Amino acid sequence: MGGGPAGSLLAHLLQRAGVDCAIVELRSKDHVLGRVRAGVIEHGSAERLRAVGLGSRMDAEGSRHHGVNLAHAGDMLRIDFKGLTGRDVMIFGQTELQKDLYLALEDSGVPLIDEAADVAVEGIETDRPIVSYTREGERRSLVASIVVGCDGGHGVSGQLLPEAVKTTYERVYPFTWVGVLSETPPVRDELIYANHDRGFALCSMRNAALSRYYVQGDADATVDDWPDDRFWEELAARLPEEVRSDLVTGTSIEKIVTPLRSKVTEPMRHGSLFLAGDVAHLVPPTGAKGLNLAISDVSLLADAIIDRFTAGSTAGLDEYSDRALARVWRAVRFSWWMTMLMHRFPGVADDFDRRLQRAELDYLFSSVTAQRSLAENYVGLPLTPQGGGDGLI
Ligand code: FAS
Ligand code: PHB
Repeated sequence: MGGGPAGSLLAHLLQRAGVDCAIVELRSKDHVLGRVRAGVIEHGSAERLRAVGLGSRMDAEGSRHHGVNLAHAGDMLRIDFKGLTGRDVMIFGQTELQKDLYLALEDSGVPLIDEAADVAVEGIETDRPIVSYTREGERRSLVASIVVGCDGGHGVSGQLLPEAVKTTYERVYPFTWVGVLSETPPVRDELIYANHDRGFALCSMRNAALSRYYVQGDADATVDDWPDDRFWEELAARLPEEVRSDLVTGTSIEKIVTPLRSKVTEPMRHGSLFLAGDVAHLVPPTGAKGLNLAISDVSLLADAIIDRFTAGSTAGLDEYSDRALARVWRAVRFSWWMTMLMHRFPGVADDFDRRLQRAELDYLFSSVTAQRSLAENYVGLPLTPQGGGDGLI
């Protein structure tokens, strides 16, 4: 269920291994392909995409980033991924990855049933679950062995978990991100995360002629509250002087306001239903983890499903939820930590909180150990976290 990055990558992985699958997607293909979302692909995610034939355009049109910058109190600190971890990240828009995924599915003939309304699932406590949906006015159904809920943050598959077995953890942040896409050259060739008294700002990009910027907005902000002039004025005000003077503004070609939440639904499996991606966990985009968690969930789940249908082993399926959640919670922690570090909490944080935040930033700016911790989380932790060691594979 769901033809976003989680569902389409899972189908691609299963198809490559000869496991029959189909995608039931609520929206049209064009709608899915039109969504502008994530931009950062972790080191491990990029390696996994390359290994399954999805890396050539990413490597040709994306850009390899060896660090990011943190701005605070007029100073800038570069976190040197390469020097601290030997790894890097790729900047390649989720929209572009989605295009490659849909092309791969088209080539391999995986049925992508889009514009499927009223999707319902029954029999998840049997080994013959049934997915029903309405398309072009006709009610149809698919009999499966396994159903994977990849229906995203507004999806319904998580609701199929019986209340008696389900636990939901949630933290809602008292602000939003206002995001703009503009056909302007990025202000720097690496990302800048800025903590400022006026609020958080992020300078990112899609390529040398397409910039992606975000500023922290009120919890109830709407796109109408943020005309371009106000957006550029606020963004510039939150950047260090040395950067502000280089900012090239322009007309926004896309503008969104996205709320920020941390949310985890446990377990990520019940009977023949498995959950993967945003439907199981949401993270504030501060740590650039949402898309990457979707990729790691389906990497784990695909191996388990393939083992089940080729070697007859259910061990991977039985371990999936615990193994996926171990990594999910480390990404949830890092995304929460980056969000607490970089944002203003008006009306919530008191003077003590603000001094703590400053102390944390001062420590980060002065400690290579602290910088290495941020770097290893940002470039991506191992697919299945091991205890001890340097935590990297
Ligand atoms: P998705 O939401 O991408 O896909 C779920 C799919 O399921 C959708 O196509 C939906 O139409 C479909 N669906 C919904 N209900 C269904 C049903 N009942 N039956 C069938 N299909 C159904 N992450 C980052 O790392 N960085 C970012 O900057 C960033 N920005 C974001 C901005 C926005 C506005 C949003 C919403 C998310 C953002 N994310 C970001 C997170 C995002 O990239 C997700 O992590 C990623 O899309 C997760 O992929 P999926 O789990 O496939 O969910
Ligand atoms: C983006 O480019 O959209 C982006 C980059 C880093 C983030 C969030 C979003 O943490």
